[in-house]
Amino acid sequence: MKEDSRIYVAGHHGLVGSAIWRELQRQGFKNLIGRRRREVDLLDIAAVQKFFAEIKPDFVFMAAAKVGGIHANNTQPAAFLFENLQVQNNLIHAAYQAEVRKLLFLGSSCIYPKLAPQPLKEEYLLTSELEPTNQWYAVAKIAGLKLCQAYRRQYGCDFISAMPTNMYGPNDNYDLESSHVLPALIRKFHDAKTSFAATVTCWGTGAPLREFLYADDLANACVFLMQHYSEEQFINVGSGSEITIRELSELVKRIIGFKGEIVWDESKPDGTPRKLMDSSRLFALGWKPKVNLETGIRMAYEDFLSKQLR
Ligand code: GFB
Repeated sequence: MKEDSRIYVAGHHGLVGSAIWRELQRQGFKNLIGRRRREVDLLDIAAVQKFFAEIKPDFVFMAAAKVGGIHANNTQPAAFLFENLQVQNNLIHAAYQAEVRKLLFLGSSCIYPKLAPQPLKEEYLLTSELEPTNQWYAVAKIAGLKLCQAYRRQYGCDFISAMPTNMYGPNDNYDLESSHVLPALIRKFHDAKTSFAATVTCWGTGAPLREFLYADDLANACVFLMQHYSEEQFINVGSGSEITIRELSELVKRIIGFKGEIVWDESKPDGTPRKLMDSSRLFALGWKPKVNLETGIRMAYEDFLSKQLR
C-alpha cells in the first residue's frame, strides 16, 4: 500500500473497522474510503458492484459482518448465517470483478472445532464438530475464508484471511442482549456501581477460558498482513494469553470499582470451554500485540464513559 492508494474499509464504523481506519490514518494513508449502510447496502450485490465500479479500490479490508455475543449468535441463527454469507459473497466477488489488488477477509476463532486441541493451530480447521451456540456464524466465516482461497486458486486474486480471537475496544456494542462478554461486563459493573446495586449477574459458570485482543492491536496486525502476507493459508491473530470468565469479571469489577457481589446465572450457556489461538505463525513474521488486558479494559471503559456523556 502507498500513501495515496485507494483503501476501502468495509464496516468502518464498527469495532474492528473503525480501529483499522484509525490505524491507517495513523500510518499516513490518505485515501481512505468508507460507506454507511444507508449509502451502500452490502447485502445487495448490484449496489456493491456499482460502488466498486465507481470507486475502484486498490485495497479492501473486510470488517463488515453481522457480529454478536453468545446470546445473539444462539438466538438469531438465520441472520448470522445468511447475512454474513451474503455480505462476504458480494464483497469478495465485486472485488474480483473490479480487479482489487489485495483484499483482507476477517474471520473469527469460532471457526475451530469446539473441542480442538489447544492452542488452536490453523491446521485444526474442520477436524471435528463446531460449538453449537455459534456454528452458524462459524460456517459463514469458514465459507468466507474458503472463498478467498478459491478466488486465489481459480482467478489468481491476492485475497488473504485473518482469524482474530475475541475482540474488544472503542466503538464496541454495549447492548446487553447482543454484546460480547467484555462490553457486557463494562456496562453491567458500571450500571451497578452508579445505581448502588448489591449484585451483578454474569452468564454461565465463569469457568470458560477466553483470549482477548484489543481492537487497535488487531488493526495494526491487519495493516501488517496487508503489507507483508500473501498466502492462501489463513492466519491466526491472538494475544497469546487467556483468562477465565470468572477472573475477567473480577478484573472488570476492580477496574470499575464496584464493591458488591457477582452472581452466576448458570441457565445461560458457557459456549466453548476454551478458545486460545496459536498465533506463532504471525509472531514469527515479526508482529506482536502491544496492549495488555488491564490497560485495554481501562481504555475501553474510558470510551464507554465518553459515549455515556454525549
Ligand atoms: O463473548 P461471548 O458472548 O461469546 O461470551 P463467545 C464469552 C463467555 O462469557 C461465555 C460469558 O461463556 C458467556 O457465557 N459471559 C458471562 C457473558 N457474562 C456474560 C454477559 O453478560 N454477556 C455475554 N455476552 N457473555 C462468541 C461467538 O462466542 O465469540 C461469536 O458467539 C464470535 O460467534 C465471538 O466468535 C468472538 O466467546 O462464547
